[in-house]
Amino acid sequence: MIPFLAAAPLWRTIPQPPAVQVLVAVGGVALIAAELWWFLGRHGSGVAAAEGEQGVQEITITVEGGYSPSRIRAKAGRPLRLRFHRTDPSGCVAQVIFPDFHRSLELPLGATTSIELLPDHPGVYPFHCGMNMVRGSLEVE
Ligand SMILES: [Cu+2]
Repeated sequence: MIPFLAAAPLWRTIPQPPAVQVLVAVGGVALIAAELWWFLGRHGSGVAAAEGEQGVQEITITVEGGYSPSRIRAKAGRPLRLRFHRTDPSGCVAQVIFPDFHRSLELPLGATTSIELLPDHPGVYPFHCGMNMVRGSLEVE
């Protein structure tokens, strides 16, 4: 046994005042909450589809690294036309799927492609790319 090591352990617990312990714990929880809000939270209230001809609601969604806007608000019981304008060359976004409507749509690059849905019931209906990586949602009210 080396006398030096026996006398001075490598780890030494430094007692902290309770106030500091509480502060560090609260700070950590706050950071976790901020991170969850940033990545998973819903920001803003979405963009409402415009009232078009013959009661058809319409909105144009740009597909570039994601859907913009990604949250679309619409009214129930009226046809909704989504116009996807794809400028993103990634094959990932070449298809968009509406699981609740059992519909999908191919999006040729550089073109605007439309799909018409009839959202009968209020609710939140997600849509996503073919691989479920890029996502958006329809909020029907
Ligand atoms: Cu994808």
